[in-house]
Amino acid sequence: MKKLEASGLTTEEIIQAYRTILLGRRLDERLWQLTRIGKTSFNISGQGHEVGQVAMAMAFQPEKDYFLPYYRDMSACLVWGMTPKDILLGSLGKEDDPSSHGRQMPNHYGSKEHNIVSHSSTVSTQFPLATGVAYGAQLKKADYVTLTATGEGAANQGEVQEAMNFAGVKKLPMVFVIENNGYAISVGVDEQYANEKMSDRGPAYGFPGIQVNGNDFAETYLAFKKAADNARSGKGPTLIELMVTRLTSHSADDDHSIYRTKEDLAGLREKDGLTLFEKQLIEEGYLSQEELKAIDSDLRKEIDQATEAAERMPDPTADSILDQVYAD
Ligand SMILES: Cc1ncc(C[n+]2csc(CCOP(=O)(O)OP(=O)(O)O)c2C)c(N)n1
Ligand SMILES: [Mg+2]
Repeated sequence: MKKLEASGLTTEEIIQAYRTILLGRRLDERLWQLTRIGKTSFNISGQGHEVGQVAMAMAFQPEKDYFLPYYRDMSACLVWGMTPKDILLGSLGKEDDPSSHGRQMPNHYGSKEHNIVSHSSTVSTQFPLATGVAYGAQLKKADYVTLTATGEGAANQGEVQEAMNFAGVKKLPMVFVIENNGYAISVGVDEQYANEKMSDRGPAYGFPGIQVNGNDFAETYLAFKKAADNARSGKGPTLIELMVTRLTSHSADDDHSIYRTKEDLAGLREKDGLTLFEKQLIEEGYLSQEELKAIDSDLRKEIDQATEAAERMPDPTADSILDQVYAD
């Protein structure tokens, strides 16, 4: 059997997944361009996380499930319903930005319409919030599942342990994700944690912990499907450690060639999930090289149009600075 077929997804769904993965990559490249020419202030990039994120998000029901992302989760937010224009409005700090009406930093994704809860720049504070959202589902007997994500460095924050402990005690309907890209800014994993796998922490709190290869679409989708099904059917939380690659510097404000070895940097392209997924799609007969190119060209046009449309939108006015910041 073809490996992708084992996901149980249809050919159309797999091709749609590829479109979203490539959209995430091309849109992020646009955000870097806008940052470098001074049109936006900042970018922090999910390049190398896209395959894992799209496979993860597709295992949920975005029309009712809640997502509390972290700053690299743009591709997952695209699956959850945000559009390229929404992302660009946030990056450009426009009044119509659904994440914060231009009040937050770029890459702090949120959308009330799509059940995406915006997060703080203080890393991992979304974990206890997500536990609260999941506890709400249990108290209200509502049928939604809550997904939250952070990085492997930020997963060592105290509140992450508190959130997972409470979720284990109450058997909450939720899935915790640690996107492990091997670095917390310039700090490698050897200096971050002493346990063998971050996923080992799930059993410490009384629920399963699974490590998955985030460059393997089918493996990732199936692991998240099982975790989401377990959460929805009252079996409690799961921790998934998603092994991914950080292809770029930490953010637009640093240069990883200063702290990564030459060998590490030289090997990055071979660990790029996008290239590996394209190879698999061709080998397993889903798409030809020409079809991949045609999708790319469509997406580039879509992003150009979204950029023009977002740039034309109004900036927030100075007299409205406190609107959207405090509740009435
Ligand atoms: C509480 C807190 N400490 C430090 C920072 C600065 N900071 C922002 S991102 C980051 C590294 C996070 O690394 P990791 O969790 O591995 O996520 P990645 O960026 O690799 O996806 C740090 C230290 C912060 N925002 N909040
Ligand atoms: Mg990291």
